[in-house]
Amino acid sequence: MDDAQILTAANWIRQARQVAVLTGAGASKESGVPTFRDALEGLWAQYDPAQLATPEAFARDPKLVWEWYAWRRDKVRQAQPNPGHYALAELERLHTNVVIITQNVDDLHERAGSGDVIHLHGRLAGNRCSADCQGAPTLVDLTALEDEGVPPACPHCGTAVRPDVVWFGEALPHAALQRAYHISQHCDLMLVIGTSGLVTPAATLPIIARQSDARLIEINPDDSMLTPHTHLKFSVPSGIALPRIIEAWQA
Ligand code: BV8
Repeated sequence: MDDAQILTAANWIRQARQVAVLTGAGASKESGVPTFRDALEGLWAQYDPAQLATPEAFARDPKLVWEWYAWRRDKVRQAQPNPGHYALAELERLHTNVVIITQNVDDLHERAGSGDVIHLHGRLAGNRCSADCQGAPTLVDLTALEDEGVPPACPHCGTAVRPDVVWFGEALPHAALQRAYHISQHCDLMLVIGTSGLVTPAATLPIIARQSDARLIEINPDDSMLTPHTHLKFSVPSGIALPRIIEAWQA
């Protein structure tokens, strides 16, 4: 990571009217939250997350899927935001116009102080009736439930409660996706952080930004599907690169 690259990134942030940030699981890696492509640890090593994060898996074995999410909720609860999360919160605090669009279902951006976060794939902390019996989404507060079932039953209709996340094959929340498209079309800089770029429609957002003449900066130790579309690449962990870039921008 050379100083010239850092200064370029800092200048691009300085010149940008609207900064969009797209984060993926890599942004939470240094917080100890396993990414989607990492082999899952221990009990879950035998499973493929892309097979578990589906409505079919939940219909087939609701208990297994519920317990996988309970395990992940625990990982997130034990995790702390990392320096990359804090640097993005600082950027939002000091720059006029910054929006974070995340594929992640953890709340580490919020816990680091980010205020305007679009969750494309829902939130691990949220739960809803899997029949959305009171209208979509029928959110359910687990702490208010007496039912200790695994998964618990919806207090309104008795159907199984599910995590309020977007599974493969499910549509993304309309409002969140529309706003993400709008921001990608109108930003003049997009930071693409910690995503393999494999999952759509999230992975189309940097392409849309590029087509709208935005500059693209990627931060990822590896190459991703999006690397060929980016103007500047930091092949280092986001917890290292982001604080350096934000510090240079503030200097
Ligand atoms: C939809 C929530 C349509 C749940 C997630 C073929 C068949 C069937 C479907 C499809 C198909 N082809 C395409 C599709 C569509 C499908 C899809 O994209 N599939 C992929 C697998 C090919 N998409 C969907 O199904 C979406 N819905 O299209 O609906 C529709 C429309 C109308 C009506 C009905 C339907 C829904 C997609 C959302 C799925 N849910 N999460 C949960 O979390 O349990 S996605 C899940 O994957 C996570 O959210 C995560 O974000 C994402 C994985 O992507 P990444 O974030 O990029 O993470 P990954 O591990 O891949 O990469 C990490 C990166 O970080 C790596 O590059 C690594 O190098 C880097 N890294 C590591 N350490 C660091 C780092 N970077 C920086 N710093 C570090 N320290």
